[in-house]
Amino acid sequence: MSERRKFIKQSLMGSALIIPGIQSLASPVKPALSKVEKPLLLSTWNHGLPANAAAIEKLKAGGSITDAVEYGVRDTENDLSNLSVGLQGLPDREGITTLDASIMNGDGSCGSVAFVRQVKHPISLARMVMEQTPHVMLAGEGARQFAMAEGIPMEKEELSPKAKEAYERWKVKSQYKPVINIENHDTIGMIGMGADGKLSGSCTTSGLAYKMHGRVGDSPIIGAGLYVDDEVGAATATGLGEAIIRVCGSFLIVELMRQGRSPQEACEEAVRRLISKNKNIKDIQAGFLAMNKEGEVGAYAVHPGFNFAQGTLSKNEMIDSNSHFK
Ligand code: SD4
Repeated sequence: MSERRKFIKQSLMGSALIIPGIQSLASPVKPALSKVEKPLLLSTWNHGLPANAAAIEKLKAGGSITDAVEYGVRDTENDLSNLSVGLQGLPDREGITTLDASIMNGDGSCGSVAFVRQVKHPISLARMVMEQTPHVMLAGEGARQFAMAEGIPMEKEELSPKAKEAYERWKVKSQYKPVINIENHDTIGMIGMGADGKLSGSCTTSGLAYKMHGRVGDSPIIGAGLYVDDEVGAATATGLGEAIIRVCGSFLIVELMRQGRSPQEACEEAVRRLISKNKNIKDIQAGFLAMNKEGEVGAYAVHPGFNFAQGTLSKNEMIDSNSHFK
């Protein structure tokens, strides 16, 4: 193992994002967000705003809620300025960009792709896995071959100029630092409810920058990065995937809502659980976003900085999430 690899492996074990200004544990914020009209779309981070707008356009054109959450996040996958979603995202430590995505409907149907290369719209490939295969998840080369068999053109494996420049800078020290809250542009998770009350969700990412080759995050793991159940509600996650997987974050939130918690209470409880199960919490960011089938909304994060877009037919706006640490 090269010295660089050894160093990264060690750094991975004690992840290293230092978030300034964290002083003390704060008391949990009480539910602040109220019931919203249908259809309703919620998306993580600032790029959620144009993604919601694209999803709403799809609904207005007669698309289903599944079409809306797919086409909404395709907008983010297309955004060349985005360094954490799509093929323009920051690469792994070998300089290769690999993508994770998942999609789920409230009737339990779901599909995902993990560690996939050269596919411009992994969310659409995840939907094909859901609708055209007997499986839930395809990974790596198998996912790429499935895409080719479905006639999806393979993109040239080439870093975007911004990603290349960042990678060259990173290589100087080759330090593994999970930088989350990247300029308020990170993984996009979108959950939506159609006018008929049916729920659907999507999640797509290039994952953590400079991750080990082959690393898969929470985003394509049903129950971790995304979970949707028409009987209860939907949840999605953003942040350090390892921490989110450890507590099955999105599934946990939906189950807490099933037991009677509001989306806000469920997100707060999931953050508390995540904090209790992860060491070095000062270095870990994670945020959850949820809605129940009544159209109530909740969001909560470990640290400040998480925000989300809330879109209806009449309004699409950014909302700052509260966080456990202040
Ligand atoms: C992952 N959850 O792969 C993703 C990373 C991310 O906002 O950027 N989340 O772990």
